[in-house]
Amino acid sequence: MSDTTFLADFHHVATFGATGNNGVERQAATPEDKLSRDWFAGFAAERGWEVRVDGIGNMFALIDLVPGAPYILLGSHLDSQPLGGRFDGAYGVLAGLHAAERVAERLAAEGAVPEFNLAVVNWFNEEGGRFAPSIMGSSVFAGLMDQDKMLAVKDLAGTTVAEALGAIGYLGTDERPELAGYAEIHIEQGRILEREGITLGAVDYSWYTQKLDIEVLGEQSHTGATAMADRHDALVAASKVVLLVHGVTAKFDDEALVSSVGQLTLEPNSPIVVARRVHLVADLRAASPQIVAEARASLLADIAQIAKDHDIRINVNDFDVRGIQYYPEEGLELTEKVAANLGLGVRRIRTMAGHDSVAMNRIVPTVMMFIPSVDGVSHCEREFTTDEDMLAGVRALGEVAWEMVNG
Ligand code: HGY
Ligand code: MN
Ligand code: MN
Ligand code: MN
Repeated sequence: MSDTTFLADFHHVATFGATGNNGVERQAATPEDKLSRDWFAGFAAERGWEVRVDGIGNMFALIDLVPGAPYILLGSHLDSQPLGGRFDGAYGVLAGLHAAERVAERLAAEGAVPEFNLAVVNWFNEEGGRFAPSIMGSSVFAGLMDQDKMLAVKDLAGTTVAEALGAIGYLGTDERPELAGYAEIHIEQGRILEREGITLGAVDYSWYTQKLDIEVLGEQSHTGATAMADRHDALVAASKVVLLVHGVTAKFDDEALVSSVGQLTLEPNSPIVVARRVHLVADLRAASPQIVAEARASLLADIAQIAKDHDIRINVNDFDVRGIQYYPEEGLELTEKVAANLGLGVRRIRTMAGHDSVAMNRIVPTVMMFIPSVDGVSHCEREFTTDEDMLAGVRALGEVAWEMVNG
């Protein structure tokens, strides 16, 4: 398993759902996602690794080294955001496959018998762009979300998760592997490592995050014939809500809170009809639950005032709430030891992005690592990480996996 084969595989997977500008459009359970899943299964089959697909579409490649022992699981997600980046998630899955192969080859060469087996995962629907909430497959695996409820979740076209997975042949029934640990490597999606010239991030905690599901209910009317005083325009009120969600961050110092409305749907969305209904999702992330609670209280008060001023109804519901996750000290020290052995710069770093590791950290000892993102951009076609940093990350993951699988 060489660096060149890793790069060849990475660039090949980036062709599945490739967009014109170096991005990928590979949303969960789409035909493009199927292409990457088929590739994942083929990679495993070529090496004689067992492939399993569970009841929420999570894919596992199992490398049996010790009969009956639990597995050290490596991996991430192959699904992307709409017009997303080709590194987010996919890098971690490919690094997992290649790191696992290098560990298996080294064990065979040394005739060593490890304490645990090894597996690689492609989690279903980490991104949550098509089916909300995000981090879905790993959260069902970890027992944090109900599988039947998630299978019934619909996308904007009304297709359920179960229908979509069935349509691409990945609604499985296989038994989930028993785990002894989890390790994930991912692009940072921020600027810290790049700015400090450091290759590896040892993720020590992930921020508190939650979303607000907001429904603005006005009244449909004619944009020509209806007097302005008689209009109950849901879009005017919703526009004020969008600006509120953005503006509330100014109440907190140095970006202790970040928030945006990323998704908005409008009904009936006709040029000469005053909007009846607007549905929008606000994403709130903060260094502490207290900050989110404060921001949420302020938003709810201001939203109530907007509803009154415009004589319309606005419903707000919390969802996709994720508590802060602190990663175990031994995993951080392992990453720092591996970085030293490989001569790589390393620092501890927090994540404001969600990852499958926030689910796994609730059930098994978890190691989460970052490599740099150029310009700190992600969830866009401009997302980029250098080959050199990707290869360093594969080596680091291989060393971490070696330590974990040998107990
Ligand atoms: O939630 C997240 O930040 C991830 O990109 N799904
Ligand atoms: Mn990701
Ligand atoms: Mn993402
Ligand atoms: Mn008319």
